[in-house]
Amino acid sequence: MHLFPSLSVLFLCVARASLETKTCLDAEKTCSVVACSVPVTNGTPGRDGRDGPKGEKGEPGQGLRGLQGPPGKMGPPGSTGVPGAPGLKGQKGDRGDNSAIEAKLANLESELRNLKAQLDYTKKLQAFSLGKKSGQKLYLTNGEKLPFHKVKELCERHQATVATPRNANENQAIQKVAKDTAFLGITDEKIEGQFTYVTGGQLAYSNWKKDEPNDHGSGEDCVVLLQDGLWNDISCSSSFLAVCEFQV
Ligand code: MFB
Ligand code: CA
Ligand code: CA
Repeated sequence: MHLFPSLSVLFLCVARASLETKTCLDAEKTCSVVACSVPVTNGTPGRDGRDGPKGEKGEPGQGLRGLQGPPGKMGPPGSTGVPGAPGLKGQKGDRGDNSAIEAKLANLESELRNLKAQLDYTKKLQAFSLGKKSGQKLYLTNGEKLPFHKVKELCERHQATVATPRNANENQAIQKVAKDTAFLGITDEKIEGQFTYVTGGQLAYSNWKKDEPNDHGSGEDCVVLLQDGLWNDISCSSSFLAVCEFQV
């Protein structure tokens, strides 16, 4: 008796028996090598099956990180940064050559001295021609009749002030130059009834006409020298002769 029927029948029987126990009895009927009462030990593993479908991505591994890859390629230039802090103060520079400027300055100063001397000489000549001595005041008129504040501006434009007598002699000198009613450099514009010089300070001398000053009508805050040499307070907006006072 062959111990082993054909191998193919053997494998076939074993394969069938291993499927389920209840079929084992069926197999025993058709196959003489199958003993259903004793569990059959596993056979040798079969060949690997084909790869299954790709699985879901797994959780990051807990193992060692991989080695750092090589540096990436250079990125685009960044935007301009904010201005940096001011730099340290530089060292003091060498002293400049001021010789040309100093020479020009000396020349200008010399010219200025000459011009001042010429001006003083001209003033003295004019004063002499008008019979005035040095150190005295010079009173001049251009014959214009203007409101008080225009007279004040005219005199100031000529580095002079409105004629202002500080004593009887000066009052007479202005009277001789004016030969007509002329404004004086005196007002009570700031405080009614308190007459002061336009160049500052309280009156040191006056020559009011009888019953003057009277602030007549809508107000009189300026002063005129009448042809007789007396004073009258008058409206500043009226027009009278401009006489300016120059320091000789
Ligand atoms: C007044 C005088 C006033 C005017 C007015 C016409 O004298 O104080 O300043 O001149 O006359 C009466
Ligand atoms: Ca007045
Ligand atoms: Ca008056």
